[in-house]
Amino acid sequence: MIMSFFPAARLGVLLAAAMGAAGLTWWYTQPPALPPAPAGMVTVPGGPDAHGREVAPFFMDKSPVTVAEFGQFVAATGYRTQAEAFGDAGVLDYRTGQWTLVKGANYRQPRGADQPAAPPDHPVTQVSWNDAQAYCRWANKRLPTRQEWEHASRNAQADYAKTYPWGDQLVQNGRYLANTWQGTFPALNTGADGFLYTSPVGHFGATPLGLTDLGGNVWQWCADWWDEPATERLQMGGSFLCDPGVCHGFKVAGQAHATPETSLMHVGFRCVKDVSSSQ
Ligand SMILES: [Ca+2]
Repeated sequence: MIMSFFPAARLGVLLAAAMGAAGLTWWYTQPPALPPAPAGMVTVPGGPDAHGREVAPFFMDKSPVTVAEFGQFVAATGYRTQAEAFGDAGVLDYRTGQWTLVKGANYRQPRGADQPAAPPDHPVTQVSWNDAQAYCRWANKRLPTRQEWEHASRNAQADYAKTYPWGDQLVQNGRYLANTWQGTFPALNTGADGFLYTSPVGHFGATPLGLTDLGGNVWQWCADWWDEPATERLQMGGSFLCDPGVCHGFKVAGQAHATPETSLMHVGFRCVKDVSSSQ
């Protein structure tokens, strides 16, 4: 009895050990489950980027920061934007095709004091890199890096080969998939996509990851410097002023740049957040 018991017990121990080792191996090879994204944000999985460098997972605002959201920041803090301090900001005059500094242009009235107020559900514009930085800090977030923006644009796929974050088409079944420029820049903007200027965030749909306005609508400030020595900050995503024949900035990894105090009527931002900082 005893002799026959021990081999069986030893077999059980061996089986348990084998199963334990297998379980341990599984545990080591599986990435830890990510916490749910905070409200209004989307989880961007980590992994290798298109250049073979590792990206940590992060949370990204689903959409660019809206006029209403920026207004909440101003109401809570009394913050004054750089455009308001300067008393003017950059506006493209569609009649002349020229960029001009327009007095009274700011995030409330992006094309000037005598022009319409910015709708609350549109992306905030006429905010400088410094303004964007201040908002993200207030929200306990930060501006995305170039690597993070590109990774999100590629839907966290290192081998993503499509032209745009949402796919290969700009127009599908007669429906535009982003707010860009139709006509010939800068002489004629037909507004065939429904908008001559900004559009409500999310109007044109979301990428497979669930992010909106990653291409078109407004350029968005990133954390990185554009150049060396550092004088200008990076923007990504393209805008409603991008005519694909002139500026195809709403493609994956499309880039622009400006000095950090610059405010323009087609530049906004969104924030990101470390996964670890939210736990
Ligand atoms: Ca448009």
